[in-house]
Amino acid sequence: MNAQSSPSQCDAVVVGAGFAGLYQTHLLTKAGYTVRAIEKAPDVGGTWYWNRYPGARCDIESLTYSYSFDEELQRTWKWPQKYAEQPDILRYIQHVADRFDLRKHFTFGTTVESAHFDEKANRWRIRTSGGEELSSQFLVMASGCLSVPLEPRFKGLEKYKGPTYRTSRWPHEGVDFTGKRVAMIGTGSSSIQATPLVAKQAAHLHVFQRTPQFAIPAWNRHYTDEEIKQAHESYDEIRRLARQSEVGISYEAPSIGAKEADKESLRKQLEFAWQRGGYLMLAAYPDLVTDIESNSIVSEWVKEKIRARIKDPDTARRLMPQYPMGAKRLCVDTDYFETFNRDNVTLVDLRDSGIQEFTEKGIRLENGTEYEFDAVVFALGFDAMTGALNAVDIRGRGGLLLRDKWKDGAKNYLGVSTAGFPNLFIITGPGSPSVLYNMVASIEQNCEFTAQTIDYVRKNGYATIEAKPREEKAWSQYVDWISKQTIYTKVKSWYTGGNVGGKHVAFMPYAGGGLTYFEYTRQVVDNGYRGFKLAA
Ligand code: NA7
Repeated sequence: MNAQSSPSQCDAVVVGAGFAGLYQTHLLTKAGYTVRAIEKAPDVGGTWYWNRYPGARCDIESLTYSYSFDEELQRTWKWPQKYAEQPDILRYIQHVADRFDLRKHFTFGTTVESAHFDEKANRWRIRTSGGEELSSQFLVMASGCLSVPLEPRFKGLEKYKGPTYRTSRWPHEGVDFTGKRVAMIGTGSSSIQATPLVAKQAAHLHVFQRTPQFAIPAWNRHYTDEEIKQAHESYDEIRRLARQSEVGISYEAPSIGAKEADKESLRKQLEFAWQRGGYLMLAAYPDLVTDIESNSIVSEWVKEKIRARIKDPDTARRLMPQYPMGAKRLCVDTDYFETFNRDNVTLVDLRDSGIQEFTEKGIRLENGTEYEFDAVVFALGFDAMTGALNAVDIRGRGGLLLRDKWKDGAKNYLGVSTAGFPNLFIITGPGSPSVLYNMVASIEQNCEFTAQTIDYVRKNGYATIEAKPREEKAWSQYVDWISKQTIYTKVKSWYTGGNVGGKHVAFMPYAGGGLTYFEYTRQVVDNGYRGFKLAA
């Protein structure tokens, strides 16, 4: 069946062909439902389709950052590296699409422009950029947490004559910076991955930094054949251990907090965590996101490690983060700080003087300093968590627009549902562990919950299911309360929406841990969908 010629009446419309959209489509079609899946890109991949900048790779180890739902799939796929790079992750997603024959359900190169709930018919009326009108009982938004890039909005940008690139929309043929004077704007995870590689090519690279970031070495390497063989044989155990953790990744950590540890055991444990590398530095002690004192001990230790990587003391001082480690997404790097030891790399600290404007040839700072560039790279981040949902004209009961409902905060129930929008499911939405958990595992859980719920609704003869306002209020207050017990609310970040001008600022993911969330959703199901209203 070709999606283009498939019916405009279906059981479910799924939006997105990333990890979430593919798995949701697989689950629903396997259960016998008709699905129309819509994807903006010309092919599968989601975030891994778009983010092709040099050095783009996952910050969670590949053996964990992969689907667990199919034994054969996980026992046959060979990840080449500890942290898979974008081409390998994309190859994996394409392989999954082929293996489960999923492309036939998708219409690619097409955007969902609007989705209105028809209260008389109890169906979603969906309009696409291809001019199609679809009618569906369920709508599943699997449109991603980091899929709407922030546009560069600098004064005079239109005057600049050289080429500009965005990390999140990198040319497929790549970019050759050899012999070029390049500007990199932004120092988040994307820039931290791209900077060392761009620096190796460019004649000179200027990195424009507004906020210095924490980054922990990935110590990335190729897996040996023996390691892969062992992983294939012990995948059940790998997944079991991952599922026991609150973040969906297995790791070892002491049971006491950092501030309770004596000097010697603290040093040993932090060295161990540093050598393990990557995002798990944040799990060196169990209280690093909840206890500011413990966080501060570890943050200072990490800063010393960072300082030792940079030769020039003034550059080192400027690269030193000033917030609790992990409050902004912890970055994972390969040679980022060492890159500033190169003669052809200059750090421009925007805290001294901000960008005034772009000129024909480059950038002028507020203090009058001018730079000339042959190319500019923007690594400015995303309108995270709610960006892709608010981009669509989604209207629920009474014509209520989702982005209006959410203008003072993304109220939701369990992250998957929002009151007044019947039969709408959001995969890894605000209010779910999503980006604080191993993303693929959190996607699998949300997709399975959605498929199970759709099945429940259909098999019990209901027409609609929707969150009750009272439970939504309680859940949203709980999510907010938990976030206030953590370091996450201490700084502006994409977690809070503070990186987007005019966006309501509140920490969006559920910070209470995956285990607690999964148990809670299990109980909701076991109690006949407690907190949801079901109607015939
Ligand atoms: P991030 O982590 O949001 O980083 C964006 C960077 O761009 C960050 O350093 C921002 O500084 C900077 N930025 C944004 N706007 C400007 C302007 N106008 N001027 C100067 N600098 C600016 O996005 P990434 O794409 O790097 O990573 C997103 C996630 O993707 C990452 O966490 C991984 O989970 C995968 P700021 O910190 O706001 O001062």
